[in-house]
Amino acid sequence: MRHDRQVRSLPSIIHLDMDAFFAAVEQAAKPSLRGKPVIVGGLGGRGVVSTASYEARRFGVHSAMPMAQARRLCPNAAFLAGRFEAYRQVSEIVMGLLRELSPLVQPLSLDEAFVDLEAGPYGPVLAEADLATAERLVVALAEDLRADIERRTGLTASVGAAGSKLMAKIASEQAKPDGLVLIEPGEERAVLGPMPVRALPGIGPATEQVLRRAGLNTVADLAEAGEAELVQLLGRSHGVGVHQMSIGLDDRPVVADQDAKSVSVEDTFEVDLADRERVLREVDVLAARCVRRLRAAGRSGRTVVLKVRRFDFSTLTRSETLRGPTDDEAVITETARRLASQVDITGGVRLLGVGVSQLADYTQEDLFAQAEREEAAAEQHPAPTGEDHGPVEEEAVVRHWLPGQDVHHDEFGPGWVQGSGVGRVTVRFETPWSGPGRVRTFAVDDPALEPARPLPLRRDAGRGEHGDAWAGDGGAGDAPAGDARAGDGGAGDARAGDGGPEDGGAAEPGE
Ligand code: TTP
Ligand code: MG
Ligand code: MG
Repeated sequence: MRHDRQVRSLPSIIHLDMDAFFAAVEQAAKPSLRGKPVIVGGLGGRGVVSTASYEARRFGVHSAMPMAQARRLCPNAAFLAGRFEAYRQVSEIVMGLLRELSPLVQPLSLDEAFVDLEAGPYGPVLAEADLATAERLVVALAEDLRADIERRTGLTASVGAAGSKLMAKIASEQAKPDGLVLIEPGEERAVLGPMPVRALPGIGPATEQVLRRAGLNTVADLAEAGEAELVQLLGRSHGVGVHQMSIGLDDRPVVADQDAKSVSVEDTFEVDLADRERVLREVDVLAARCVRRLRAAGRSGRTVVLKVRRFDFSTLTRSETLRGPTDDEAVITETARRLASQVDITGGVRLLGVGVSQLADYTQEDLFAQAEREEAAAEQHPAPTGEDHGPVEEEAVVRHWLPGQDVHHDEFGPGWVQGSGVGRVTVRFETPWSGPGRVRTFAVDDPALEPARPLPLRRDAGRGEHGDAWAGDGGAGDAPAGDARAGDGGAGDARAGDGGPEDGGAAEPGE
């Protein structure tokens, strides 16, 4: 390959990130919400915003904001609990398209991944081409990819291309929304220089504080400060890494972790930890980081693992398996703490790690639904275990309908819950491929109304041989990018060209 150890001479790494992902999936699935502010997240008292559509962002709503604040800023938005199963299905389609470009695809979350084009079918051509030709090819591949994603899902993605992961990710941020940016090798320092230090991976709020106190605010400041000063401020390994990034040097490879079996984080300490309380505090921090990763991957896990390396480099792991998969920070932290308090730490601890394995995907019960059901249940009766999915004694169950949830009505067909209260539930009957639909209200226990699985965003995706809407979708073995994918597009799909959240919700008659 024609690249030195530090930076490639070709912009052959791409980073793709879906635009306003959860909210965009909701708009694609629910025609009446297109062009309108949509906010997805925990709707309960302590809920936070997962994401907001770009229409809602104009009101200042953003990820991680308390839901109560979002309601004040944008009271007319549609507030929806998430539908993890739907997001996962879309994610699988997107990741499948990326894998046609290269076997080296590194997903970072449901809506985001790096791809190393040199490792794929276009690698040899890229390696032969002169720089200008290679850049044109990368741009063409990336535009085809974005078009394919839109054709298959109706959603927009932003793509960055560069010679390193660092720069590709920065490029995709610059490309947002619905764009493509290529950063030419050699441009790294010029692009990075004016950015705040937080733009670099590995610089969080704590490191930012340390740097700010030393008068270092921009990436250019870091580059000028030099390695020695950064090592002094941040310690050897972190300081060296940060300095390299600040001058645009990043040789981290794209690593395919197709199906992670566990999620874990660990930390080595400069000075061995000898005090039990201190160890437990570090365990708390690691558990919180581990949970963030777990959630970013849309997973939950059943086994909590604690790793301890002692002063003499003896390393041991302890694990505890829970009754069911969880991504609850309190549960994971408590379990990790329990494991840590059983370990002999005499002599000191050099490294600690917290991980979660036996990962599960969210299926019927998604994150938010779970949280809300728990909240609702806690208010009413002792927590149900959630173990039975089969029919339960009618009179014992008050059905809880969540805003956004998919349902099916015997007479009116597929729809989604718009709201519920005082014994009634309001459902809008529309599908991803219909026009905006009508609303009807039912009693919450109407036997004709059932929870349903998400519909595919493209009607023809539902015509697989398996009867399972998504079965035929993942590995459509057709030619790689550049192919117009005629067979896949949205034949007969009225929306194929207008995907935009920008076009107002012009009411088309329902089917
Ligand atoms: P992001 O890619 O960070 O955000 P986004 O896709 O909503 O918007 P954009 O990329 O256009 O800026 O996250 C992807 C999804 O992950 C997001 O749609 C919802 C979820 N998420 C959370 O649940 N909580 C969070 O704090 C963040 C940042 C994202
Ligand atoms: Mg995104
Ligand atoms: Mg993302």
